[in-house]
Amino acid sequence: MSNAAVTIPVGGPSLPQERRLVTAIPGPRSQELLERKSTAVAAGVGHTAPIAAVAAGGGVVVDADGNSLIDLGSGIAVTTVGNAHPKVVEAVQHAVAQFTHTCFMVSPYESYVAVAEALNRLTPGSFAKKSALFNSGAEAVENAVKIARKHTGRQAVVAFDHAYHGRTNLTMALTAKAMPYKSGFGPFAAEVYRAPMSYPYRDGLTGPEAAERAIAMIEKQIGADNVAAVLIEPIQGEGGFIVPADGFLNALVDWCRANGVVFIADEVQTGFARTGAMFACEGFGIEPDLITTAKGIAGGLPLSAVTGRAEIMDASHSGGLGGTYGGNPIACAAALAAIDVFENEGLAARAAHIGEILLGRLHEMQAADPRVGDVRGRGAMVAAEFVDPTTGEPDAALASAIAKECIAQGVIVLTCGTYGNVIRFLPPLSIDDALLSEGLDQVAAALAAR
Ligand code: PLZ
Repeated sequence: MSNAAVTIPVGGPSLPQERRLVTAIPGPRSQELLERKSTAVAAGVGHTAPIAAVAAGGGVVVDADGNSLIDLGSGIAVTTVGNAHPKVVEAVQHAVAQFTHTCFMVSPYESYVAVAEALNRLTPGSFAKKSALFNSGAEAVENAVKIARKHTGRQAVVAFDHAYHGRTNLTMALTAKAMPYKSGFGPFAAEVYRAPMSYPYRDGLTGPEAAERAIAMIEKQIGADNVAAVLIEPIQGEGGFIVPADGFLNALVDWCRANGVVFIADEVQTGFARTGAMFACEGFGIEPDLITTAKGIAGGLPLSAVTGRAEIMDASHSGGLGGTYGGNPIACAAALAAIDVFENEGLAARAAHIGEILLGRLHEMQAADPRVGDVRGRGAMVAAEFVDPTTGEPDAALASAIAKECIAQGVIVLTCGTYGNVIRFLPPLSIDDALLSEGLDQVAAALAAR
């Protein structure tokens, strides 16, 4: 380590809420860690911001050199309640001192059941529901597919263009984009089919027209009788924050109901107040049969879930679902604390307010600069798509240059999109308005400078 003393602050909302650069990014201590990383950690595990994080909270991430970066990414939509939220920290500290693990399948405990009860109550749909808990988003998606197959006795699963569902073998098959997620990692799981998505900015179709196109493909190329599940992110995340046209999801749900197909909403990224409602499905007026959740659910601890109609969730024989760590007691305690914050601290309204700021500023940039082709999103899940103004072709180089410049200036932003030309904004809901605006000033400056 370098010699100059840097005091490592305690994380959480008491961190000074400021953008503060005391070195270039990366500073010497961060560089030192990144060198160790490149020696010790497999090359396939990349990183966006070249820093060594030591503390985070409110709307900032602090690095080992004492830089304080504005966080517009929430660790990919995870720290929605805020990093090291005091209620989450307290719940975790209490739980970890009680017991660290029993395996829920060996000796059940209350916090797992309480998380299931909360999910059954909070997810859309007034029908009887049940839940099962896992560790990662990909694991939840895998299990939703298992459950849908067991319930229907059918095998085919429909996923969509631009979809992202994870990095395990089945979820790689479900994910659309080859680089970096799939290339060289096959063969992929069978009985996965890809249907065209509704992408209003690029296809110009209404929701019903886009649904008709997808349904025609499903009926002609797979056959309704063979389809176990239609799996979709209500707003696509990694694929580019694509908000489907109104009526698209509703028509798909109707078709699923008419054909005995399980409709699975993957709300791993959109869930838990992110879009201005507890779940994005609510904003579209749909009730999925099964819903997968993860990310925001537990304030940063690894936890995921499948929740849905009790009769579908109960399709599996006893012992058919589970895993050593699924519903770990510390993660469950964190989830109960985070869910308390979501419900009782007005986070959906906070996300809607953040969305107004984001959309307002990005629309201003769009009006002034034709390279901002589209601005879209709901709540605190908003993105700008960059294009060549004359051809409309995606401009990934511009998105990437802006994101890099923002990070150099102390603002963490993430890119996404099948074409890599989208910058997405997913701030923690604990960020204050001034810091959010300052972050967006840096985005505007980086755009203007190119
Ligand atoms: N479903 C909708 O967004 C995870 C992935 C980042 P895990 N998205 C971030 C990366 O490069 O790995 C995600 C998602 C949706 C499923 C997943 C998978 O969740 O917890 O990463 O497995």
